[in-house]
Amino acid sequence: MRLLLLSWEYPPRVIGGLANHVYELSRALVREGVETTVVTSGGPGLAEREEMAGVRVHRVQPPTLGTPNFPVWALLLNFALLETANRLIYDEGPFDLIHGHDWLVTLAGKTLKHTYHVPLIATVHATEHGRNHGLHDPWQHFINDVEWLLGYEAWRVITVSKYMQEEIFRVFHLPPDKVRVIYNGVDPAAFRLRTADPGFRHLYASPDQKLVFYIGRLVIEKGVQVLLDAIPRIISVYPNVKFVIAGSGPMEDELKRQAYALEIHQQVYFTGYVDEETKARLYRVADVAVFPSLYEPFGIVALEAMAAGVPVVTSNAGGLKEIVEHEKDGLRTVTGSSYYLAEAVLRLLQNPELGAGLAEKARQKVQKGFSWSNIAKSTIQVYKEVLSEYQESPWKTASPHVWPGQSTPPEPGYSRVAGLSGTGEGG
Ligand code: NHF
Repeated sequence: MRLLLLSWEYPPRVIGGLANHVYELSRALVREGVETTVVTSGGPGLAEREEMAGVRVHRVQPPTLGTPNFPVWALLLNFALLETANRLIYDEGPFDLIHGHDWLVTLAGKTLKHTYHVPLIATVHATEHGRNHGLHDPWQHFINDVEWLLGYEAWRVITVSKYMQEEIFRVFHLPPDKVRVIYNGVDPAAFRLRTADPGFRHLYASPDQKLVFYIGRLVIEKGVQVLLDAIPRIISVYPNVKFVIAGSGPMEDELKRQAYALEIHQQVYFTGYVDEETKARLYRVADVAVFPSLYEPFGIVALEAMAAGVPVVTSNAGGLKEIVEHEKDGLRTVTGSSYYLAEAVLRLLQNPELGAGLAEKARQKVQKGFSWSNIAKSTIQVYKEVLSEYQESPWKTASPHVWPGQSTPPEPGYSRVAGLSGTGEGG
């Protein structure tokens, strides 16, 4: 099976959990025998094409024209994705399936689907409606419409939690039999660092201080503002603690101003963006990890902390409820409440045995339940369903490929690329 994955981010370019997801999924698919090519956005210093653990990665130049906003930037990115995908198909032959991640690659996915008559599958990681608690301006409406289009064009839609499945039924009215839930996963080995590095920890806190850790994009829906609001109360009861906020995003300056206004800036350290290795080391030295999201389709970061053996405190938002079982393998608190968040963090700071017990249960849970190889197997199951329906479908037989310059469909066995034996029809 030849698969084309379209994603706007892929490591080392990582903006959010989507990059992580596509990275792990693509590697696990290769291990399961799927020939996987990723076409994604490049950037300064990144190879245009490389093979990473058997995954063929093609990076396109991101738009260089000045763009008024992110949606226009994303539209231009789709032309670049198309240019590269078309060239690959021209040079090497067709793909059997196209799998696009989120609205940002919709137009490239849809165009390739209709040009080459190959089924499109979509994974929805988040929605504009969910991120913003509604749609409040024309660009949010535009993104929402593009998301709808992706769901409409896709043969199957995969979502990353039951919560997200409900959300896309509600927002896009997709037929239930079109949607599948496949959870995200984590590679526990990446977070199982055996020894904590005291020198490294010392960069953030003194040996007698506890370290509370957040990592993620600094955007409103991740709720870092709620964590900052909780800190004065935490410190008033348990003063010997440092808070490390890792990640970057549009709210960074506002959050720093909030920390100053709350007079907690001496105890809160904003690291900015951290690479994967620093992230794993930070988990290793943290005493508590906090994810206070207001909206969270899944929450891979919670799995990472659990894999690293750090007790977690999360909100009750979205997919977090499907990952963390309150009082069993972590603590969940009322979404948006700094009071209850402070209470939960304090419980773990004051009672390390409780944290150790929860963390151990959490470690066992992620080890068993969230492996990328199972996720790849479930995804392949969806691919197979789609390919067999495609073989039987009127869409395939009613309008087979018509290559440029041909007025009639090609004969079976025809290949646009000399020397290739494929029919160009997938399967
Ligand atoms: O983990 C990968 C990620 C999720 O909750 C996360 C999100 C975006 O907001 O599926 O996608």
